[in-house]
This record gives sequence, structure tokens and C-alpha cells, in this order.
Amino acid sequence: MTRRVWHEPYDQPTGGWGSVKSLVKHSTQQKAVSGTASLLRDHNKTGGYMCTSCAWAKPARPHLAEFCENGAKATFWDLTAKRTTPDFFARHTVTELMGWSDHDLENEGRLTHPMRYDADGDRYVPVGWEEAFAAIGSKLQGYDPKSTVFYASGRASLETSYMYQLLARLYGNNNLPDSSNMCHETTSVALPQSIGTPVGTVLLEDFGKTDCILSFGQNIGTNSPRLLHSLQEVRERDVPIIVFNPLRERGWESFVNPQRPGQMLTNTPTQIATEYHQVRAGADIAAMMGIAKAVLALDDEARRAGAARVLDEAFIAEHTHGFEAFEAMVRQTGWAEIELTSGLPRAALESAATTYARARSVIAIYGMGLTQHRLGVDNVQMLINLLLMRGNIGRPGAGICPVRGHSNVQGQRTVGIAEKTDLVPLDKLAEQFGFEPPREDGLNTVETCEAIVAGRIKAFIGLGGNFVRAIPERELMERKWRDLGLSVQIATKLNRSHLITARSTWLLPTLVRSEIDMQATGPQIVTMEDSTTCIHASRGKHRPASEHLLSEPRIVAELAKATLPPNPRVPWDAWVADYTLVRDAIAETFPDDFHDFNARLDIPGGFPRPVAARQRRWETDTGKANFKLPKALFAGFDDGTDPEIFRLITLRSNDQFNTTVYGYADRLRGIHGSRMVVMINREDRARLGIAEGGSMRLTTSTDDGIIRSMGGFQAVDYDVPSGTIAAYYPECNALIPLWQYAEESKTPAAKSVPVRITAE
Ligand SMILES: Nc1nc2c(c(=O)[nH]1)N[C@H]1C(S)=C(S)[C@@H](COP(=O)(O)OP(=O)(O)OC[C@H]3O[C@@H](n4cnc5c(=O)[nH]c(N)nc54)[C@H](O)[C@@H]3O)O[C@H]1N2
Ligand SMILES: Nc1nc2c(c(=O)[nH]1)N[C@H]1C(S)=C(S)[C@@H](COP(=O)(O)OP(=O)(O)OC[C@H]3O[C@@H](n4cnc5c(=O)[nH]c(N)nc54)[C@H](O)[C@@H]3O)O[C@H]1N2
Ligand SMILES: [Mo]
Repeated sequence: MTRRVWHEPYDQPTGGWGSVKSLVKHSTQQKAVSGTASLLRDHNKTGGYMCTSCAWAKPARPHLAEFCENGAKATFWDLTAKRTTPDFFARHTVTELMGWSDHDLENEGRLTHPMRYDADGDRYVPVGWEEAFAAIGSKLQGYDPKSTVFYASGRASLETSYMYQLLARLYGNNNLPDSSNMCHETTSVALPQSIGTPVGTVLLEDFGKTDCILSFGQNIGTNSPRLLHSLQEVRERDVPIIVFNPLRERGWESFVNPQRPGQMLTNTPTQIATEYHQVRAGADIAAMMGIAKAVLALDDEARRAGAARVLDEAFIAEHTHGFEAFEAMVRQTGWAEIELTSGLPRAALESAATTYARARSVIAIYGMGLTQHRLGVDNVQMLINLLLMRGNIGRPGAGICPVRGHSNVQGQRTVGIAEKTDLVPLDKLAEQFGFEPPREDGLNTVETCEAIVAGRIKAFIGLGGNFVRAIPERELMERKWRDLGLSVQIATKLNRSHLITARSTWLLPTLVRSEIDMQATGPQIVTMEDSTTCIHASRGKHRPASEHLLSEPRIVAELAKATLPPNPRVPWDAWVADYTLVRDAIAETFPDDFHDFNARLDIPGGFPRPVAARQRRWETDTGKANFKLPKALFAGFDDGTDPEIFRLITLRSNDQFNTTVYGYADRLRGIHGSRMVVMINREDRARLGIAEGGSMRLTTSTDDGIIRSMGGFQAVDYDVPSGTIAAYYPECNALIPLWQYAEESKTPAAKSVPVRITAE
């Protein structure tokens, strides 16, 4: 059945009554065991559990309700009363389930039993845990460790993640791809080269001290709504917020804080963005080049007038490297080229530059709109260049703020989930656990896909996530997946990756974070790291969805025990009985970050990891913060000369968490009823001879001989620049070639896919 779209531009603020209505709807539909009262008490509060939705910081003095519409939705869906039981699997073949939508699969509720895929009956059948672990362990023992992959989505705790990376290394590989390989890997590559740290430098308190915020390519209202609390306070101090985004995103425009009764009653929104620049998809380098050029011009003017310099000369001289080359490049780049590429007039960029230059301390926020492009690394480094021009790193109220995705995606990296060996203290692990870890780099996400296509991978273990749905090149990848010998999926809900079976396929159900994790020494605490490097404890409060669920640490430990020879230095059972011992091990491996770990669990607001760049110590090749030269003004793949090629942005709706589709109401964009839509500029649509709501087909424009084409999209008129279109992830992933990724970071380039449009 084709779902019909209904588009009604949303003129209400983000937050406000719309979010309350949506919250009540999802609470009722999921018959969630957690009501709003429990959310108020426990959600993101010291002594409670940390939200499983986004990774945004949790304040030391939380609001009465320290959750947002989408965090609450994620929790209601975790604590749903619905169950996907063995009986459900007996009633539906896997082939039949392949015809279900992502929404319908996860809407069946929580998985309750460990299951094995039975190819003869084309069904999942229940198995005992022991049988599952024994079978998986003996299969893994038979494979060359280099042909096995240990994927991690970003939800598992620091404790689980640490145990998981150790399992991989004891087994014999560094094949630890994770969701950040599709996400902020670009950040992890760009920032160390520029400022010597892989993470952002901003702390929550900096928002109280900032004088200006720049935002590039992030959708705050949907993907990190609690950040709006800080931005509302920022705006009340009359601090300017300058937004660069091809789409007009409601969250950046107007916000009513549901926690402020006065504002709710009067419905008088706070205006968030003071300037909104609809840059063309992939053209941020051009826009930032324009700002840099205008800042240089302001500095020239100041010098001529004998006024205070606009550039922070002292900072540039003492703390940076490469400014002269950068300055020369900016001066050489002409306004005509900048305007043509960015799609923005010079005056708009000069206005942004003037606001930027007037502000003493500036924070730059960004998301997938910068990272998921061919030149994603250059995008991020160009933003750093802008900050460095005025010394906006390493002082209060200033800095770089990548907004991370999954709630512990940053943390899993911190404790060793990384395929790159130079990011992990292998010598320390060797000494601590008495083994010789593998020393060659492992596979990241794209390299895993390439190796699967080449037939070099035999086994895939997934610690959460929906790998096959989240990666590019869906058709080829689904086909090749069938050749794997083993697929093990540790999960909470049924998703499409579980239906793309291997020769031997196992579904291992686990607890969610808000559930009580009871082990031999009592209920356990787990920890995670937020986007601002602060570490928080989390205590589950609710009864597990099924008595058959095991915790993630337990599942990892049992897999390890079934696969590896015993090692007295790795006390898997003792760790499972008492997670404080895992934290002690983490503290021993990473003393700088985690000394006195167990004693610091309940510091309100979490405890921050030390970040050298915050102190203006630059752990880079030059010992300084580096100005880096972008390779081009446009970050995508096409050359921009063919008007028939559009740049497709694949993005999230307000009713999903990645591949978990809660519903069909992208309320903040006013798009309801269907996700098979393309948001397109009205003139572009008319020029193509397509009616509003008319049917269209997208075909990727490449010369690799592979046809990637999807029909059945409905056209929705949307306020986007001509030549830029947007559609939803993960539906569109079949259109993204595997080889279209960010240079250096290999993050799939999901934000400016070159496509042609035809009417259907
Ligand atoms: N509710 C909810 N919260 C989430 C998630 C979720 O799915 N749902 N996902 C989590 C995860 S894993 C992540 S990584 C984050 C993702 O959060 P975001 O980084 O916000 O990711 P997207 O939704 O993909 O949206 C990217 C934004 O970038 C803009 N954009 C696209 N291309 C360009 C460009 O070329 N230039 C500029 N300047 N802008 C561009 C888009 O219009 C869009 O507003 O959110 C996390 N939080
Ligand atoms: N085209 C396009 N593709 C993209 C993106 C894009 O913007 N555009 N974004 C990319 C990004 S930023 C990311 S992060 C990836 C996301 O990729 P993934 O992290 O792999 O995918 P998710 O959709 O977050 O995974 C959802 C599944 O995780 C399981 N799960 C949920 N909670 C838990 C838990 O607590 N424990 C365990 N074990 N399992 C759990 C559930 O079974 C659920 O079905 O997708 C990437 N793909
Ligand atoms: Mo992400």
C-alpha cells in the first residue's frame, strides 16, 4: 500500500504544545510501563538513568523535566508493553517479515528470547542461551580472526564497550567498526589534525558565557532538543545565533520551552536564529571562505583606521601554524566564485562575518551536514580556521561543539572501540591482560562493507544497531550479506538487519538502559560519555521486559568465554557480577581520563575528561593549532555544472531515531503520512514538469556502471535552495554508492548525493 503524504507547513514553535501532544500519543500507543512521573524523577537525573536518545550534555542542576519529546519517545518505545515473542516468530516467516516496514518491525515491541534462524522453516526459533553461546563460540573458533567483525552501535555503556573491544583483541583482530564511522568519524579525523583532540572543546557552562553561536548542518529541534534549553538562555542575553542550513529547520527558528508554564500558556516563542543562511548542500566551505574573506577585510579596515585588530594577532602568533598560507588562499578566492558555489550573496556572508567579528567569544556547533560529504574533513577544518582567526578555542564561552549522535558513541571510542591501533593503548592492554594484541589496523564500517563484498568476511557480531539498514549501497550489501557464515545480533527490538540472514544467524535480546540490571552483587550501574566529554552514571529503574534477557556485559562475557581460551587476568565472571571491577580495569588502562572512576560516578553534571585544547595545549604535529587549507569550495562529488544533477540530502525526520521509525509525522517540517517524499524547491519541481504531490524517481548520477534508482517518491514543495533536495534516511540508502565517502574519514557521504530526477 502506498502511503499518501500530507504537507502542511508547520508554523508552531519547536517544543510547546505540539511536543506535549506527541509525547502523550507515544506514551499511550506503546502502553509504556514508564509514565511521565517516572520520566520526571529519573530521566537524566543523578541517581536515575541517562537517556538512550541523543548524547547531549546533562546539566549539574537539571530542569524539573530533563527530557525532550524525542528522548521521552525513545524511552516509551524502550519500555513499551509490546513484546516480540517466540510465538510471533512462529506465526511469521522471515520472508514475510521482509515485506514489513521498519516502523512495523520495531513496533512489535521488545525481543524476549534468544532466537536462532532456522532456514528450513524460514523462521526464527527459540534457543537456550547456553546453546547459543556454545554454537557461536565454536563457529568463531573455526574462523580466521581477520575474517570476523565486531560492530558497535553507540548505545552500549562504557563497561560493555571496554569488554567488547577486549574480546575482539583477545580473539585476534582490531575489526571494531562502529556507528561513528558513519557519523562523526570525520570529526575524529579533522580535529586532531587541526587542534590535537578528537572531541569537542565546549562544556555546557560555556553556553552561559558565549557572545555568539555559529551553527552548521545540524537539526537541533529533532536531534538534540535539550540543547535548545541552553540556546534559549543564550538568546535571552541577546546573543546572536547564525545558522547555515539548506533547509529551513523549525528548531532553529522558534522554541517554546515546555518547562516554562508562562511561555506555554502565552505561546510566545523564543526566536533562536538571528540570521538564517540557506547555503546549498555541500557548499559550506564556500560560505565559510566568504566569512573568512569578510573578516580579513574588516581587519584591513581596522588596521587602516588604527583601530583594534579584528584578527587575534597574539593568539595566531603564539598558538597557530599555517596562517599565512590560509590568508593567501582566502585573499585569492574571488567573491564571484564564493557566491556561485554557496548560493549565498556576498552581503549575507559579510553580515555573518560582522556579527562574528563583533563577538568576543564564539561557539561553533555542527552535525551531519558538515561530516557526511566527500570533503567533510575539510568542512570541519574550515570551521576551525574561522574560530582560530579570532582565538575562539581554549577560552571560556568559545570553542568547537560537534553534536554527537548515539548516547554513548563518543564514550565507546574513549574506551577502545576503534579500528585504528594508534588510538588505543595496546601496550597497556598487553601488560594488563598478559596477551599480545593484534598490531595492524582493523576495518572501519566502509572497509567492512568492501570486505563483505569481496567475500573476505565470514562472521559479523553486532552489538546493537541496524548495520545493513544504516550503511550505503543497500541492494548489493543485502545480497552479499547472505554469504556470511555467521551473523550475531545483540538487540532490543526486531529490525531489518535481523531479517537479512547469514548461513547461521542468532538474535540475542538484551536489556535497555532504563531497566534494572541485576547481577550477583546486586543492581548494577553503567556509565556513558556525553557530547561535551562528561562521564555520567546510569541506574536502571524498571523491571526488565522479559526474564530471559541478559545484560550486554553478560552477553559479551559469555561470548568471550565460549570463544577464547581461559585467561586468569581477564575475570569475565567477576566483571559481570560487579561492574565496579570493570570500571577499575578501565581506570587502569586509561588513568588520565578515568582515575578514581568509581569514586566520581555521581558528580552532578558528570566529570569531564581532560581535553588539552581547552587549555590551549595543542597535541598536533606542529605543536600548534593548525590552519588547514580546504581542497575545494564544494564538498560533494559532482562539479556543479550540470543543472540536471541535484544534490540529495538524506536526513532524519522528527519521528525516528536513526533506523527506528516511530511514526510518519515529521511535525516540525509539516510532512505527514509518508516517508517516501522528496523535499524540493517549487521552481525546480515545476521546471521538471512534476505536480505537487506528484510521483518521481531518483537515480544516482555516477559513471561506475551500476544503476541505483528508486521510484515512488512524492514531491513536497519545500523551502530549499534550487538544486538541493532532501529525503529520508534510511529509505534512500540504496541510492548512495559505497565508494562515495568522506576522504580520509571514510564517513559515507549521505548529504550531497548527486542524483537525477524523473517524473513517474
Ligand atoms: N530524535 C532523534 N535524535 C537523534 C537522532 C535521530 O535519528 N532522532 N540521531 C542521532 C544521531 S546518531 C546523530 S549522528 C545525530 C544527527 O543529527 P544531525 O546532525 O542534525 O543529522 P541529520 O538529521 O542527518 O540532519 C542534518 C542537518 O544538516 C542539514 N544539512 C544537510 N546537508 C547540509 C550541508 O551541506 N550543509 C549544511 N550547512 N547543512 C546541511 C540538514 O538540512 C539537517 O538539518 O542526531 C542524534 N539524535
Ligand atoms: N543515508 C544515511 N545513512 C546514515 C545516516 C544518514 O544521515 N543518512 N546516518 C548515519 C549515522 S549518523 C548513524 S549513527 C548510523 C546508525 O546506525 P546504527 O547505530 O547501526 O542504527 P540504529 O538505527 O541506531 O540501531 C537501531 C537498533 O539498535 C538496537 N538497539 C537499540 N537500543 C539498544 C541497546 O540498548 N542495546 C542493544 N544491543 N541494541 C539496541 C535495536 O534493535 C534497534 O533496532 O546510520 C548512518 N546511516
Ligand atoms: Mo550518528
